[in-house]
Amino acid sequence: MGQHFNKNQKPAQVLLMGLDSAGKSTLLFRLQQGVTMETSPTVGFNVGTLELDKRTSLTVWDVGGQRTMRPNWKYYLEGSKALVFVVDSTDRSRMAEAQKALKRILSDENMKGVPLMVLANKKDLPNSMTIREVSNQLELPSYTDQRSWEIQGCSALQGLGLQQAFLSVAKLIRKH
Ligand code: G3D
Repeated sequence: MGQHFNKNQKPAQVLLMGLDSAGKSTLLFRLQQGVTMETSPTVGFNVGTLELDKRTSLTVWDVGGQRTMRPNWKYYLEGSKALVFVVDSTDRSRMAEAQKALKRILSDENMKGVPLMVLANKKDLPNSMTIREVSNQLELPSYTDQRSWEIQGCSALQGLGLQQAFLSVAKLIRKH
């Protein structure tokens, strides 16, 4: 964790956002180490940067509640090439909150036209919502005119669908 780039050679920034408990830390551990580990909801951990490859870095933010007011958000939104938005696809009670958080981020001037990948996480659990349900709850079709977007299911815990998802993110960035 930490800053893996210097000011002269800044890699393409991919933002990983989502409400607390969506599974961002678990996903980050997966990407970092290829294994899952215990996670804790510490704010410090969830604000970090990971180098995915030489050209791409991933910055992680919780976007629940008051946390959206973080002062240096703008800096990260500014240079971002893609947004990966993680949702807990079993948590029906927080879909509306996730929808609002996503809308708020995407309405920022700096996010204009930036491609969006939604990860419907926790697909390993039997009560998870379908891709179509998550897509509708988050009102993704309403973004079609403004940006490229995709939604994929995954299990950060089991590491399922992650490689596919980030390959798709890379494609979205290239197309953009
Ligand atoms: P956050 O970083 O977005 O806040 P975490 O979320 O990564 O801390 O995950 C919150 C809880 O969801 C954790 O459980 C974690 O193990 C679990 N979780 C994350 N991804 C998955 C997944 O794909 N499948 C399942 N079944 N669980 C997942 P605890 O019990 O530690 O709170």
